[in-house]
Amino acid sequence: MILHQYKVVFAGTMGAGKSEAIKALSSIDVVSTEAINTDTQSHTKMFTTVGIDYGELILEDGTTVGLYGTPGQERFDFIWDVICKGALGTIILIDHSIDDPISHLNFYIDYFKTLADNIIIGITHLDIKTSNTTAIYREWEDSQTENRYPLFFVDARNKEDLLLLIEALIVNAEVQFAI
Ligand SMILES: Nc1nc2c(ncn2[C@@H]2O[C@H](COP(=O)(O)OP(=O)(O)OP(=O)(O)O)[C@@H](O)[C@H]2O)c(=O)[nH]1
Ligand SMILES: [Mg+2]
Repeated sequence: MILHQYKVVFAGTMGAGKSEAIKALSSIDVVSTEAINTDTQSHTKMFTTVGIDYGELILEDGTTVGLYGTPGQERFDFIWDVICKGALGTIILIDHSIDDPISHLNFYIDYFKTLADNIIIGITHLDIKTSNTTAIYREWEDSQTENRYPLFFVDARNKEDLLLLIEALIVNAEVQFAI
């Protein structure tokens, strides 16, 4: 058996569930850098990530996956560049219940595709009441001409949903880079 060590980055909107996803997946105690949220205009939640979250997931075949969480706030984008070095790819989480999730999705895709072009999208908070419909994602997918990034509807508190994103990212890397 060959043991691998993969690095997976979680990015996306403030409050989308990046820190929660790492907590749900990690088999070690998560190192988190959450601080009191002073940017209540962007999100009303109490805590927000201001550095790097780190956890580790061990897959059934023994593969170790390092899980790296980025801060959602754009003022920390210098950390995004640092975290993505040597990553297998990025999982972009978007909170469906925010105002105009598609413009946020475009923003994160445009930024992170320049760092690593292996991207999987997870749309979260589908259980929250909002006027946004899920049809906007099908329309968005249809409008993509260059690269078609796989998109899933997930709950960042649900380990099975998250494992689907990790698997998709690994399979994509296998296809793209023949790892
Ligand atoms: N209702 C609902 N809550 C969710 C879902 N996914 C995550 N959450 C919750 O959303 C809240 C915010 O999640 P965090 O993990 O702190 O978000 P984050 O992406 O790390 O946010 P920043 O670090 O501020 O960028 C937590 O209370 C999660 O439990 C979902 O699909 N539905
Ligand atoms: Mg966080």
